[in-house]
Amino acid sequence: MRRNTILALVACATSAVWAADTLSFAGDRTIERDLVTGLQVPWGMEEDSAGQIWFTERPGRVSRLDPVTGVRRVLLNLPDVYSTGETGLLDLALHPAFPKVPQIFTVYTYQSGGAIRERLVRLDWEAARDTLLPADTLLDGVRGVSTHVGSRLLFLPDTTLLMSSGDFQNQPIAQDPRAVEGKILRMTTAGAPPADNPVPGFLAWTTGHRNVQGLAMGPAGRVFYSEHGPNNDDEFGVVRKGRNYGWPTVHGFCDDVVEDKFCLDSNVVEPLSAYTPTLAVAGIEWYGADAFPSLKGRVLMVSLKAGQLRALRVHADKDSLLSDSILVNNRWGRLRDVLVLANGYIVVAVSNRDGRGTAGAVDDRLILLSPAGSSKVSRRVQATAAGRVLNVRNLGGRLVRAGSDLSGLPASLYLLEFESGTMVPAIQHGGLRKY
Ligand SMILES: [Ca+2]
Ligand SMILES: [Ca+2]
Repeated sequence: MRRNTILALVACATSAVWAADTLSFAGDRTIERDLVTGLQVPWGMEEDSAGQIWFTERPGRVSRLDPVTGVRRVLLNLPDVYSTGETGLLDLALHPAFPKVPQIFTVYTYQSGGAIRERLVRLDWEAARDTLLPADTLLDGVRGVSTHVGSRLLFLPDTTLLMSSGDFQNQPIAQDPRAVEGKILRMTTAGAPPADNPVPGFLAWTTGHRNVQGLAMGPAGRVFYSEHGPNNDDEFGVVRKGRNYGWPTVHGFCDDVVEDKFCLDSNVVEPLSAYTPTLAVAGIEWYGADAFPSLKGRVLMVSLKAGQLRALRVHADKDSLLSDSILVNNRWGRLRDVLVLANGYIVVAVSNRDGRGTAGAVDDRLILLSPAGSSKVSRRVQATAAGRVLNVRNLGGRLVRAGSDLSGLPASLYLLEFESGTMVPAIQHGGLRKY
């Protein structure tokens, strides 16, 4: 295995050491590179139309990262986030028309009278000041404990929003159709139940969940989920409107007498795959891109405990699984989320500082996987000699500032001058930028 520690590009808040490495999965040679290091439990990631990655960290930060330059900007630190166990600031979703509709949705837990509660809020992005402002609360008072608080978000093609909620260790709640816990919920961007929800006036889209941690959109509006089982039967499957997913009576498949009866009586949807021992399955994402040909048409799924990146091939018409491959097996530790960029590159969020992992010096981090030999960025970065950033210069080469700190500079493209003499472009954001 070849390992090159290449260079440091420096962001407003965090210095990012870009270490590149190669691995091979499913026949594709792959370069791995740290996009940003020194994070604290990155939980949810989304790419906007300008190629910027927005992500949350569990203590309460919302950031935006430029995957080309490594420049990361912290846009908001939510003050009332309460983070303990599995709770804190969790998933986020950009409005499908972002940035034309400059809205971001995110879920977090807070303390209320000694109890943990969860809310889903809307943040508005103010482009002129490049800042995020809390704007609305769609759903509040969702009951929580330090574990099982769901929170994965996914927009459907009709611009309604799915949100998973956990059973907060109160298992029967998952079968109560009027309770918002233990469900996948569907709502408008104002937090209202759409008229075509299964039970009019209620948010539940599916019932019988323990703790859904992954939601992803496939072709033709097909929605996939991943879910944590207890000590057995993590699940991956398809989300069907109004259906029951069995918890707490049914674990994984309907495959004993008690489960079979409940499954028949309650129209239960079985998963496509179940995992015992559990992997602690987490973020999932459809891979429809060309950058890794062997992955096209598969669902990517990461896991925490097993530290895996898997690729699952689902039958195009039937709810059955054709293959399930492990691409990466405990190489980086715990993996919380996976994101497929518009160019087909893959980003995974490493979660070794969540209280259940062993954190390395650079953890937590976002890792970019790109096909070997096809990345302009990688080539450019690899051609750059290692070293310290001495100066920030403007595009004309004039010295703007000694050192590497871009914070406070006007929004523009700058050049970072390394001690080797190499110049590498870096962006100070005053807004989103297209490439
Ligand atoms: Ca189930
Ligand atoms: Ca079972």
